[in-house]
Amino acid sequence: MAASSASEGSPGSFAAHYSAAATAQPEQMDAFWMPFTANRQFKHRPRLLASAKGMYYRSVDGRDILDGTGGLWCCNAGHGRQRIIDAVSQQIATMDFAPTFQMAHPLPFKVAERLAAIAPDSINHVFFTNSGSESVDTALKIAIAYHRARGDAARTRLIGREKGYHGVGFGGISVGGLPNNRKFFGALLPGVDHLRHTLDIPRNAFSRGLPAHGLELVEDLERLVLLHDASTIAAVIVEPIAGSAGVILPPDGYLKRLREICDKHGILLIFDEVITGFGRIGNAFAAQRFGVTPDLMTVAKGLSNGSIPMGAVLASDKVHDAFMHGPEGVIELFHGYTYSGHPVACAAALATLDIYQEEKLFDRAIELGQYWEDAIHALKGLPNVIDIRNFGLIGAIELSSRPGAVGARAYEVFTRCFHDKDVLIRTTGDVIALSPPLIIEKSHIDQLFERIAEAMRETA
Ligand code: PXG
Repeated sequence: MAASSASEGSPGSFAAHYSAAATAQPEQMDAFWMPFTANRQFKHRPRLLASAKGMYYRSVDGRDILDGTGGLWCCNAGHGRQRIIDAVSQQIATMDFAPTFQMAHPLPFKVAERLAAIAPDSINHVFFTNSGSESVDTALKIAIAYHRARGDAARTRLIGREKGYHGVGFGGISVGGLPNNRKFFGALLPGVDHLRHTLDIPRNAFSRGLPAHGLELVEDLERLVLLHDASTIAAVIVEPIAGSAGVILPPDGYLKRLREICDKHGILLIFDEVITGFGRIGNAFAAQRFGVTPDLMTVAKGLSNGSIPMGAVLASDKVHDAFMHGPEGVIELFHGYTYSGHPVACAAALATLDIYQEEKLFDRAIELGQYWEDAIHALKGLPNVIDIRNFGLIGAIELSSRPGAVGARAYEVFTRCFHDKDVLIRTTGDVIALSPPLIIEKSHIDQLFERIAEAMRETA
């Protein structure tokens, strides 16, 4: 590829080179191997976004697209927030990068303090990463190293859950439970087992909020303890609400009981809050909304409002303090990323956390929860709908699958929504998943479901 000569002195060509508004031509699309995308199908009829503000994207052909997905569960404060733009612009002009290995700069200390302040009481320490996947692999490593630091080195086993999604690192796909994310990639990590998932449509279809049936599934952990012995198990990792699998809610009481069983057997509990964090279901984290405090929490996405890649692992005093002994000159945890605590990401996070606080966005999912619930459940009875699930500002509409073509029906609703109804939804299998920015207003909720309903009616 020839180097482009976007000249710093010429604003016209600068915009043309660097802006998303410059439309990619189909013949230029081959080089970008797109993630989690049917590349050939996409490139035949692309869906390209050019700009974003508030609740809307603008497509390259100039349509305002209502964002029902917060980008990809990340833009909780809505798009194009001036405070984040300013913080990021100033920081990158002041100091573009600084190392955090045996060096530092003030910003990650500030962000960590802010996160500790909004996390559950016993969670006061923060390790920075750049994504949810890195957060998950970091948390799993911390869990194993924690037991070893305490002289309990046989505790290496990790327990995940069927249908769980914990990103795409080898740790994350090993504890994860989505077959397509696992089966192509070899033997994965050894010493991993899984709880059963909690999706039970026959018993729980159209539940509003948490489902009533399925609490007994948590006793799977006792079964795995009997099989492996607690002395070999380091940690259990679950999403408080599973997102990527199509929104699977914990049965009432499930997470509390999971905490009790972990405590009984000295097993660490990790909540993967990559999508449930930062107000998605009300309160800062699902931990608080459900009144269950894990030992470790993984976050990303909403931490920087999606603006600059950033993730973190939040650790309890108990976990952190177990590492802080021995000679002072010894590195306590041999782990980290070049970009851990990146100054520009930190600036984005600080501005984001300020917006969340000033606009009280962690209250939104509770204030709007009932309206959201009523609006989504009004879609019951539309063609092919077999279940509707909701909690906080998360929603899912599950469609029956066409014979031999899982996902085809929802994909058609998705493309119809984008091209004809000017609304962005997300689908996984035949589930339509919704997670709008928390700045959403009732009028947007009405619009969102009206347009989705139209697209569903037009889809056989
Ligand atoms: N854990 C959870 C619970 C997630 O939802 C990750 C880890 C990985 O994060 P990164 O930043 O490495 O992608 C995620 C990511 C979807 C969807 O539509 C969800 C995610 C990513 C892409 C799509 O459900 N979650």
